[in-house]
Amino acid sequence: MGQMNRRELSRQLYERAVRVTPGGVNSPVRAFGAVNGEPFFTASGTGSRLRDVDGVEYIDYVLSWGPLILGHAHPHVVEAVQRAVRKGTHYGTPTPEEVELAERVVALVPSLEMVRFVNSGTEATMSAVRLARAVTGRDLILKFEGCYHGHGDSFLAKAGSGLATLGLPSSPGVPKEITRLTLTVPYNDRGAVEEALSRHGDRLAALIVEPVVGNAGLIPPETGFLQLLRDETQRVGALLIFDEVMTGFRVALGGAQERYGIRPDLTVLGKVIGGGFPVGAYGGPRQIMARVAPQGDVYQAGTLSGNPLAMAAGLAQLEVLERENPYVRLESRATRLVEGIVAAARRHGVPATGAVVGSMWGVYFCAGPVRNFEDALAVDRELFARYYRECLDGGVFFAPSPFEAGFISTAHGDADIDETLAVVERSLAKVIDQG
Ligand code: KE4
Repeated sequence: MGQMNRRELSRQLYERAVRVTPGGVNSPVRAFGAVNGEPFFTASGTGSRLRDVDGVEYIDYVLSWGPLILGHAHPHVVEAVQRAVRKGTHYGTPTPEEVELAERVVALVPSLEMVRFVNSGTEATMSAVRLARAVTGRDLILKFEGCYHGHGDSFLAKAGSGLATLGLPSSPGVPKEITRLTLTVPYNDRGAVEEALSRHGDRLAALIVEPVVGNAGLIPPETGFLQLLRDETQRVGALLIFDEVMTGFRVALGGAQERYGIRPDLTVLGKVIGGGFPVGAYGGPRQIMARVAPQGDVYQAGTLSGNPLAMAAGLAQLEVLERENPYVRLESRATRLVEGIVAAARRHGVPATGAVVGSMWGVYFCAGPVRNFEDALAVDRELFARYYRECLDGGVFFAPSPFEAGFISTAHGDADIDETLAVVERSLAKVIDQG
């Protein structure tokens, strides 16, 4: 019967889905396009595992693309949401839960004195950039190739020809007048940053960066790079925005800014602070955040911002993270996973390199080193797609793209890693033998 029939109900759902939703999914990354496959449809999640509608079980390293650092259906999170939903779902007024989560986030993230909750990372990055433009009175922003900050128009820009040139739209529907305000330079490229800020620094409102790049696989900052961004933005009077939607509460309890000892002017958060519910946030020092309406004049709003169920789930996750502080354990398990995958690839003659930062990890099927997005483009995508499908059929769910970070949760045990490495070994053997 083979694997196709193992996912018969998913296939039937996919056929229905593509008739009523573009690509059959509500977010493109879920479509398995990069691995020439069809998505499975999930029925439930428990701990480190997902179960699809056909009853097939997977060890899950996507974890909802980052939010589920405690794994699926953690009892503390489930009970918190059950208690909240019995009281209602949303009120359109402030609630105690919003204050409690804001106090926790401000207490844990070093540079924050105030925070505003929104409903997605995209909303949060858009709002942070609007605030930076208002505070500085400038319009230009600078981002890095391979960094993703959500689908706001300003971020759907690709590097123009040559370094430090004004951006071009990377999606139809985005006016070039908007992306012309976005500079894009290579990550970890000190010279390109210095050149861009020397040429455009007096017009620069903000530099936005993923302090650890998780949207091009996993690319850590080279020593001194984040400090350079801090010094250079300080020098030209631009704001430094850390997009910690992915790294927040994932690479350390206080995020990348705690791990690397850098204080950005604005921080963007999401994923983990919602415990699987739609939450984004942006925050910073009081004197910057005081410009946000209604205290200040920079407008931003949202019907369901601060939703009490989402706040309850986020609070519950943070409570467990504060109590357990699992980061050393998470990093050690992720390291064993990555070293095992890289060693297996090399045993089969496949060039491979990997990286781990906290509970985020990445493996590239190329020789490396991978310092930026251009280096990452050297991966063998065809091999990755075949390897990916074999791993999936073996019951391991990795991110369906070589340009996404992997995650690990406190629910992943040594047995999960052992089982995963056995599946990886068999998958590579099969793919290499097939030639
Ligand atoms: P959302 O709008 O998807 O909540 O967040 C956008 C965002 C902003 N900043 C960073 C660093 C992010 O990683 C993201 C979203 N990440 C992707 C995964 N690469 C979300 C998955 C998806 O688009 O469905």
